[in-house]
Amino acid sequence: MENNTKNVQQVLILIKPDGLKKSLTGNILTKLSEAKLVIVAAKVVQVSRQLAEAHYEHLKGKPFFDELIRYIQGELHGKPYNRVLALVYQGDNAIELMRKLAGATNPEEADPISIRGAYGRITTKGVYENVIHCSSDPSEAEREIKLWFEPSELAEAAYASRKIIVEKLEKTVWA
Ligand code: 3AN
Repeated sequence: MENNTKNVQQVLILIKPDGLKKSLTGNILTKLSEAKLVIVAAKVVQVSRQLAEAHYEHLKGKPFFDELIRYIQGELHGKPYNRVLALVYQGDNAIELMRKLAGATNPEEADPISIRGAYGRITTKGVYENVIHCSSDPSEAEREIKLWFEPSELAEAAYASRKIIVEKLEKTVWA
C-alpha cells in the first residue's frame, strides 16, 4: 500500500549577490522548479550586518566568517548587486528536495549538475561563492524564515503568529 503521509515543510532560499551579478536568477528558479514546490514569499533584501550575522550565527568564530558576512551583504560584488533575492518555498519534503538541487556547500565538491556545482566557485581568497543558500533542516528553516520575513509577507503560514498593536510606527509611504 502506498504511504500517503505528507511531510509539508517550508524552506528559505537566498539567491546571493554573485547569483544576481552573474544574471543567474532565471536559471536558478528554473532549476528549483524541478522540485515542484510552491513559492509562498519572495522579496529583494539589502542585507544589514545585523541580519547577516544573525543568519550565520552558527559560523561565528570560523576563519572565513568576516568574508562570509561581506559576501552576503554584497560588498564583494558592489552596487547594484549588494542585495539578495529571498524566497520561501513550501511542499512535501521541501528541505531535502531543495538541498539536493542546491548541491554541497563546497562548489568544487558539489554535484556538477546541481546549482552550486554548475555556478559556484571558490575565490582566490578562499570564499565559497556558492550562489544560493538553502535551509539545512526544519528548525533552521523556521529560525531563518522568521528572521527574513514577517508573518504578513507569507502567502501561507507554517508557524504560529500573534497580533500586536504598534503605536508611533514610522513608515515610508509614496510621496
Ligand atoms: P550551507 O550553506 O551548505 O548550509 P553552512 O551553513 O555550513 O553551509 O555554510 C554557510 C556558508 O558559509 C556557505 N554557503 C559558504 O558560503 C560559507 N562556507 C562554509 N564553509 C566554508 C569554508 N570552509 N570556507 C569558506 N566559506 C565557507
